[in-house]
Amino acid sequence: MTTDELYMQRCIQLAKSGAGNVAPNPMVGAVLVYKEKIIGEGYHQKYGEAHAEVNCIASVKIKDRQLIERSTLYVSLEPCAHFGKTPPCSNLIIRHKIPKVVIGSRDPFKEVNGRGIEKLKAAGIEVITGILGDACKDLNKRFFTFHTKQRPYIILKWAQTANKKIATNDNKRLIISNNITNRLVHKWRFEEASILVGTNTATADDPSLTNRLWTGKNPVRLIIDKNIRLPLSLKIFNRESPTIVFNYEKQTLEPGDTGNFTNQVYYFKIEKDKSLVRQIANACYQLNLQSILIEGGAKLLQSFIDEKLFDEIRIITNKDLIIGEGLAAPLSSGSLKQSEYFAIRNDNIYFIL
Ligand code: AOF
Ligand code: ZN
Repeated sequence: MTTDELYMQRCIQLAKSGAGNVAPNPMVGAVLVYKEKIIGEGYHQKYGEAHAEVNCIASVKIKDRQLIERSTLYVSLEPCAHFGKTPPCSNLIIRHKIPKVVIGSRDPFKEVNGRGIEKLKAAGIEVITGILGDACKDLNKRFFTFHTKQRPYIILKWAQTANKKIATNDNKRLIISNNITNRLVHKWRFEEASILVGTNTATADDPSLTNRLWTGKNPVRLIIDKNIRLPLSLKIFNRESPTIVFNYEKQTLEPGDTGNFTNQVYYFKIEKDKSLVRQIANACYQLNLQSILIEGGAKLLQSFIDEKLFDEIRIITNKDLIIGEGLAAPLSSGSLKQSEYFAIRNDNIYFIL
């Protein structure tokens, strides 16, 4: 590892301290280095509050303050150039006369997108980009997918028996997972902005789709109910978290209503003759939901696979449970070549119980 990479590695480590508190903003870390010595460190700690660079510069001790204009700033994401909830970090860097900035990856957010780098260069600052670039992007995979592909980061998740069945033919409850994987799934719910199930799963399993086994927030629940027929007595309609119903009839949520959902049921209208899964992805983009965890059923998961609209697949398997008749799990028929889906991300997770 070069010294630049070493300091960038530290930025990534710092950035991760913001996990769970900064979304939909990215996690960002920064260090200020004078002659091989770190004199300041900071990270983006909370959504709406100070950015990494601000906290980093503020952390420099009074006795070291005069060194700032001779130091190098390392930051895992391009310093911002816009007035958002906070003023532009590029202005702050220029004001402190920092002569050199080393950046992990460019900020794909349309208000920034290279403007921060240009601003620094125009002020005569030496700028180096792309240090541990892939790791910096991976750190914020949801944020990057959302802004570069204009759609949420999509994770498909299901549990399957040893002989690759996802359910019995008559939809009897199958116990595939155990306490450990259940807890893990709740952690996954906490990590994503939203969670989606199809109509059949909502009725057959009556899941609440909340996070109860991990500390932290609930995802926004997304449900497909084309003709608004599902009974409001289902757990997904309880007031424990917000629910958005995709349907053909009514709309109570406007595109552009981003975030700040309260614990109530919202309706989002979709059209019959367009791809359902693409409309859902599009709606999430408009509503600023940066990721979706899709928990079934088989048909809905298969639709996302058929449209190749996903970033990760997580399969929980039970190596002992074998059922005779049953509904084949997605991928079991080879609809996607094994090589193809291992290639999607190298951290697809398999849990063998
Ligand atoms: C940085 N450093 O630590 C972060 C950045 O509404 P605001 O002011 O918080 O701006 C949010 C945007 O700023 C966000 O979408 C992303 O483009 C960038 N995040 N930028 O220079 C940071 N967290
Ligand atoms: Zn900033």
